[in-house]
This record gives sequence, structure tokens and C-alpha cells, in this order.
Amino acid sequence: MTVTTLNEFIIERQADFPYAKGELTRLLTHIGVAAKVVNREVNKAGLVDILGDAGSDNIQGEQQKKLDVYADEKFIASLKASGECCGIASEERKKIVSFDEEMARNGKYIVAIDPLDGSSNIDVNVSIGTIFSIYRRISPVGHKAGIEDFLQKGKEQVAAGYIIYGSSTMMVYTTGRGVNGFTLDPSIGEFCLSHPDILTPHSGIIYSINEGNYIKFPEGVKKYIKYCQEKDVPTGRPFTSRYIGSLVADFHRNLLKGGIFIYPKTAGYPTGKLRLLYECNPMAFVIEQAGGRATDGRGNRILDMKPVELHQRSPFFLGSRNMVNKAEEFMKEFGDKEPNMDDIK
Ligand code: P6P
Repeated sequence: MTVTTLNEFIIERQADFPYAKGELTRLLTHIGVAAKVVNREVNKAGLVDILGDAGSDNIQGEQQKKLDVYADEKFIASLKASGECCGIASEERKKIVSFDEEMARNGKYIVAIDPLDGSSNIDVNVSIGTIFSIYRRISPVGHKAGIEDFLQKGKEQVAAGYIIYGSSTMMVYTTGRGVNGFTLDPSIGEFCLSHPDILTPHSGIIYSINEGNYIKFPEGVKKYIKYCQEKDVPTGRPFTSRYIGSLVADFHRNLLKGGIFIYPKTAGYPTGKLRLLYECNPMAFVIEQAGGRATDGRGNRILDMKPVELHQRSPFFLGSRNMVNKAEEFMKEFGDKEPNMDDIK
């Protein structure tokens, strides 16, 4: 069986983009390189802790960094080196990073990224991930990237995807022509096409939500959870609750098996917890390309939302289209207003 590496695939698919001169190809390739570098550190995180306390110098004499800070630095360095990216919005940084160097200033793309999402799960060996979202810049080439480049609607994305550092390391992405998954083969150090043309089932039996927040949920969410717990599915079993607390891991499982992920408005997070630019939008692009849906629970498509702030949050309902539709029916019928904390105490 012939193996198709990520780089071969990207170049093959470059033909899909008339007039493409390889810029997006180079950008995606550099994301793949950074993913391999971060993967190496993520995989030995536990070992490093044994070998040296966090905060001490590691064997290269570098100041021991938190892994998400490390991932942030590696992805930013690799994207800058690509010469195709003029600026970055990162979960790790309050403001955008606009590159000064001339080569980078001439880059046609900007990237929004969560370098290591779910990093609190690292020390308990739970899968974590990198999430990325790529846009064409709207500011003039040759100038520094500006905030307006980053406040574009999600439907303007030219590419988006994630890397999941789990039992194997995978990169899953879309450029608007379907979704493809690549598994890292450590023996050759290449991401190899393992999941071509991913489509998510229109229905599933998995619902993913942090039920620890139950009393803080809108009534419509509470009723949907009860529906999942009581509704018999063809197999005669109620739905299955699966929640890892790591978005990339929960999303990836539901993408492949079918399911719904919900992080609604809660009394604690009245605008939702997940960030629009580098969590909701990229995952929404992927799920829609795989045949699913992504909304705010009130029928508003995530990709149509106009961001006004770099790190703004959004309620997030995403997954199999029939399940998102059903959850929205409950939100409509029973209300989507989150209780306020005083009512709960
Ligand atoms: P909670 C991780 O911190 C994260 O940003 C996502 O990866 C994950 O889906 C969510 O938060 C989990 O949040 O409130 O359920 O712990």
C-alpha cells in the first residue's frame, strides 16, 4: 500500500487552488513541522518532570518552560519562518503578534492558534491538542498585520484543523474541500494519510458536556440531557455520555463516531467558555466540511459570527447535524437563558 505523506498530499491538492503559488502549501507544511517538534516534547513531558523539576534548566540548559508556552513559541517561530504568515493571534498572548521582518510582512496569511489546548490534562496523561485557523490577510501586503485581519468571520477561513497528541499523534485539517486525517509515523517522522475524506455520521449516541455544571445550565440544556438519558436508541440503549475535558480529544472522537459536544452559556460563563477565534471557528469549519453543524445553540451558525474581540467566547453546540438540530429544539422550547449565580446559591 503506498503511503501518502502530509507534504505530498498538500502539494497534490494545491492544484485545487487555481493561481495558488504554494504559499498555503508552505504554511501548512510549517504547521506540520511545528507539530512534530511539540509532539516530541509532549510525549516526554512526564519524563522531563522526573528528570528535572519544572522551573529548573533542562538538559539543553534552557529554562524549563510550561509546555503550552513552549508550544506557543515553537508554532510562532515555525509560522514566521514560513514567510507566508504576517501575524498570529494566540491563546497564550493577550495581543496579536505582527511580524516586523520584511519577508513575513509580505506574507498573505494570518493564523489564529491555541498552541496547546487542554494543557491542564498533560500531567494526568490525557490527550491534548493544537488548534489552528488560517485566513487571508485583509490589510495591505508589505505592512504589519492589524487587528482587522483577525476579526474576520469564521466563514472566511481558508484552512483550519488540529493536531491531537494522543495514543497516536494525528493532524486533521480542511481547506474547504473535505476533511483529511494524517497519523504521525514516528519511524519515518512523517504524517501519513490515514483518514481520507472524513465524514461525521448525521446521528450518533454520544453526548459530551460537563454535567458537573448541570445546575448552571439553561433549562433547554437540562431538558436535552434528560432526553439523552431517557431516549431509547435503535439498540435499545440510551445515549452514552463521554467527556474528557480536552476539546480536541472530545471533538476528534465525536467526529469519527458521531456525537454532539456542548459547552453552553452557564451561570459561570454567561457567554460560553470556548474562544471563538481559535477553538470554535476552526472546529466549526472542520465539522461543517465533514457534514455536521456548529452553532451557538440558538440557530446562529458559528462561522457567520462577526468577532469583535480577539479572545471573545461563544456558546458552542457542535457535531452530528441531527443531534445539534434536536438540542436546538430543546433550547427553543425550554429556553436558552442561563440561570444567574444568585438563583443557584
Ligand atoms: P471544563 C480545556 O481547558 C478547555 O479549554 C477545552 O479544551 C475543554 O473542552 C474545556 O476547556 C473544558 O472545560 O469547564 O469542562 O473543564
